[in-house]
Amino acid sequence: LQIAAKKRLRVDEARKKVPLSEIEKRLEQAEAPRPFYQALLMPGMSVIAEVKKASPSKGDFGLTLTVEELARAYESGGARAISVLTEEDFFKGSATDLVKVKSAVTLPVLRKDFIIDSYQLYESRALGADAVLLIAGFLPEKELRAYLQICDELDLAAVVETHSADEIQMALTAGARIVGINNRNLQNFTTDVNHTLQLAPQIPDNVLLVSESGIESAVDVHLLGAAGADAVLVGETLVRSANPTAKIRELTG
Ligand code: IGP
Repeated sequence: LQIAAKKRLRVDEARKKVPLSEIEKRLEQAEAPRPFYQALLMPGMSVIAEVKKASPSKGDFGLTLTVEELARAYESGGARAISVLTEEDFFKGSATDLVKVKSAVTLPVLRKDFIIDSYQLYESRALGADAVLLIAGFLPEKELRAYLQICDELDLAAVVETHSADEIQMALTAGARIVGINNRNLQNFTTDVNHTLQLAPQIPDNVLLVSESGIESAVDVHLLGAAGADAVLVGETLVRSANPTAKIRELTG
């Protein structure tokens, strides 16, 4: 999965439909981003609710709501930020979904994609993303550091996703201020929130911790909060729920 995504994007220069110089021009007129980091800093557990139409392991989730309706339901439930999958091939997302969600809610919006080219950072900001996901396993430390610097210049928040103690160290060395620990084992796609509980002590107090994937219950959220997580990133549990608004309230108690 990772290699396929990497290869595809590396060769697909045609994706850069709009030249960088044009994007930079557009950014001069762009509105200031909504405060993503500050949203996670608020007291109590923050929920980052994900708009996810499909996944490589589970296939199509058969959403009955539009992405706008889903995002509004999340906002009503007290989510503090919305994550939108824009990756097309594995997650059936799109850049349009991000634009739609951004205009449907007042919350900050995170763009979830395989970011492996600095071009995508400028593009994200131009689309209206307030934050991006950077996957530590995809990027050499030097590149990660450079991307975090570009994010700073663009006023774009960055969640650096990790899977192991080594990746956490790399993320911290590169200057990450928000670290995600993904509970999903990418070899077999199973999830276990204990993964965050085990690795959480590696995250210093001045760095925000987001636990990602496989979060299903108020008990999960409580355990993660006790372990020091500032936020949980929840997709499947919410998109599968008959009432996503109530589900978010239930998760956070
Ligand atoms: C959400 P879940 O198990 O609640 O649907 O997981 C989110 O963590 C997951 O979608 C995710 C992801 C990613 C998707 C985490 N990291 C990287 C695509 C790319």
